[in-house]
Amino acid sequence: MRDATPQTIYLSDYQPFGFLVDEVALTFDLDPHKTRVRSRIAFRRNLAVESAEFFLHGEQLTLISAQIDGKPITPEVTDRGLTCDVPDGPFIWEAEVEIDPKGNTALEGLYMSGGMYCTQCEAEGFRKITYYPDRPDVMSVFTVTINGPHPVLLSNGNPVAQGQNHAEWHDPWPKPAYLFALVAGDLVAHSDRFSTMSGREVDLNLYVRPGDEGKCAFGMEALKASMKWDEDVYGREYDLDIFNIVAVDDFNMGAMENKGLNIFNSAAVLASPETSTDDNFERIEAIIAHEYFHNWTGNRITCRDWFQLCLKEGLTVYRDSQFTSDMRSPAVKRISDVIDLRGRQFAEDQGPLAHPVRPESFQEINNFYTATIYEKGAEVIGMLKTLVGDDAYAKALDLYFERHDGDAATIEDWLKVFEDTTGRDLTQFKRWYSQAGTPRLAVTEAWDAGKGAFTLTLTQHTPPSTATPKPEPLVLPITVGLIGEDGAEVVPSRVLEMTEAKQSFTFDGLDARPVASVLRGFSAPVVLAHDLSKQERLLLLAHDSDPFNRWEAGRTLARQSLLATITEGSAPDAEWLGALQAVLSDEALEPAYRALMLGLPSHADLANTLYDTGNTPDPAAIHDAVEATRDAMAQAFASTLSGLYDRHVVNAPYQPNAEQSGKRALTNAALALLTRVQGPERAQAQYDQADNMTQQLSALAALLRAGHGDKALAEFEAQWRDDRLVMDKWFGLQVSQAAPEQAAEVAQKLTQHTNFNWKNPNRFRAVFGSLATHHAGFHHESGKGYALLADWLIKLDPVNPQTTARMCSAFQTWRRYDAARQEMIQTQLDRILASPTLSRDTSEMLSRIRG
Ligand code: LYS
Repeated sequence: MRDATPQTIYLSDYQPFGFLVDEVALTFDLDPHKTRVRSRIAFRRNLAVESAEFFLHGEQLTLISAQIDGKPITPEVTDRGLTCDVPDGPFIWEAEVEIDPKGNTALEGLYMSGGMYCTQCEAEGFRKITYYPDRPDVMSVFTVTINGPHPVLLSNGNPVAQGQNHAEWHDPWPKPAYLFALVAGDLVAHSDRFSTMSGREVDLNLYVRPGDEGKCAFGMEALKASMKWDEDVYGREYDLDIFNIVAVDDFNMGAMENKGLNIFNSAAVLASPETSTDDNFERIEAIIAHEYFHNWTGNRITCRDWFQLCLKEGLTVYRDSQFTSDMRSPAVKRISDVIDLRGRQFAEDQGPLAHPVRPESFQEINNFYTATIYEKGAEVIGMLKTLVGDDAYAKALDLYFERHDGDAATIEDWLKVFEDTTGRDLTQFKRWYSQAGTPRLAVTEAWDAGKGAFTLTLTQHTPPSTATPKPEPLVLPITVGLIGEDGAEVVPSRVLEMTEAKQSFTFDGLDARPVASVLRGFSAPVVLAHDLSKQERLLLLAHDSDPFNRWEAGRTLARQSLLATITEGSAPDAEWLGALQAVLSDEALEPAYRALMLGLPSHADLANTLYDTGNTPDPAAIHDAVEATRDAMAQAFASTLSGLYDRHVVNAPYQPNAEQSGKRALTNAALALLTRVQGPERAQAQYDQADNMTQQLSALAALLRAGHGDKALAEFEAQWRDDRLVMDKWFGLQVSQAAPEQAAEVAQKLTQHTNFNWKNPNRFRAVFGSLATHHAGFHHESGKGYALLADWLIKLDPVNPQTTARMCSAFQTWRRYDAARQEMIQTQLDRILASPTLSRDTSEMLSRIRG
């Protein structure tokens, strides 16, 4: 039903709940359309709180009966929850409700996927299971009984009784309802064990559908590595006798950290060399780590309210990126994270959806699981660590765990542990949590040859936005090193701490004017404007000891070359190409790093830069410039690339490790370029010989782009028809590799394929996520891309509001484009907004985007 008056929730209105929950017992009698849930909850007044209003959340529930202390009552029920009179002293609330898991296509609460029951409660899904104070600051101990004709019946905590069609679970750790989970079905387990640092034996199980057993080994190894890493690096031990992970095909996001029972999108956990790419393996390892790390940063210490979401997500993303750096290459991980941050978070922070890392209001919290909360939230923690140093960070984290274990905490609590550990005042730093927008950092230089003094003058400015009309200066840790003319480092990295709008820093005692390498490691999430000459950038590209800035120098040269091609039609910069070739040939550099060097700024990145500098981006011109640049790279580097391909192609049995995947990244980047100049033979040969998905898929992509992919595409479909995760790739690749004028038609045609199950979020995203990120295709002047996406969002919204709302962000950059495109997009946005039953999720997103 359309919400007539969407309610806005404000951080400043926070009030604790007037009752405490001592214990919760839930009994589920499972049935596809008529599941009965009985709850028995021990409440007592929270005397620290004045208001004693007894309100329990509940949505889409059929109340069968309710009792207080054994006496039947008739509560006042609305579509949001219920209220009733309650005794002054402690009391027992009992209720029985009926729910319809099979009819639950929104995939929130208890629902069915491929014949199994599963749950997703974060953020506010538990209220679709039973009446409860569904808020993260209400924590309790849960006992769960499940009755149903299924071999596997799971819930949180430790198993206390198992029988035929019956199981009982007890979770001794008090938790909020959003961490509740239940799974039931005909599943098989891949099992292992882990001994914790104190010698506790933990049973580990990864539950999957029969047939998927062969895709579990990697996830299990990643889990054990995560458990070990959290002990070694953060001193955090696991705290139950059992840890279960379940793979589910229909899932709105990546995964969920329910206590002792993580539930994963099968795409985020199932892996095998034949069916998963190297990128899939790395992502799976990171997501398993992320959810596992939540056991401490999220579960043992949770959030007081949903405005504090970054407290658990930003910190946990930060922790999983540390883990990936340790498991793989720190430089490659940092660069990949920054590419992702610029692609998703900067776009969000510079458009109509901009919001602070800790938002101050929302209508639908599901709309705030954003790149800003997660990725910028992690950047803020990285900056904090840079400012206080590694030792103080470790001490502050120890204090955080000691002081707040068992709490529902806030950003204030988090910052206080850093203040108490270091004696620093973090009042100004806290603006990172309250201000939206990406700061711009301008750098100018002055050289005093007489004194040997080199001065950097830094100016920061955050563009105002609706979310933050008057931004104030932030604390910026800016890591800087100085390099001599010969490329040798004359001043090693040091952190400049900027707190004012404008500030100068002088380096003395220099023999000659140095070249400044500013913002090493991308030490703050800002847009940097540093007016280096081309020669200086070439020097950094050849010599910077900081791998991030070395890559960044190449990327900036690439961007400048592309912008000149777009706006002036000039040929790709030969000096940049020459310097890049030298880097590619440097066998001292890891292959994965060189593969990143071969990448170009994305179309969206170029569009944003153009818009930022006062130009209107033309998607077709951007596309043509990128193609021309790729052709020029292919021509200029052909023999180098051919040599790289032959030298690094992996013939050993497939391993998803950093070393092998780096080599494949490099040879596949080389293959993509070589196919442009040498024709399809090499790609066809790689396709025919591939024994792993990384080689197979990149060869298929190269063939498709070269216009020689039809045969391979048909073979691929025949080979993988029955593997839903591989078929997602098949669907996605055809759209992403389509020519701009065909992208919408290809997508549209795929929606008629018998295997296009649009109610499955992975499949929907495979087609429409690929369309939305195909810049020149989505923004094609015909407007076909806009109209097609709008048609399908209108269709999906009543079925799955969360995924619909998320996909609306494809339109968030609409103001960048010309008047004709703006008008076409507005027409589509209005068409979606006019749907008679638009969800709260989608209407909030669209009205924010529309402005
Ligand atoms: N907490 C989950 C994570 O680890 C995501 C939940 C999303 C709920 N809408 O990222």
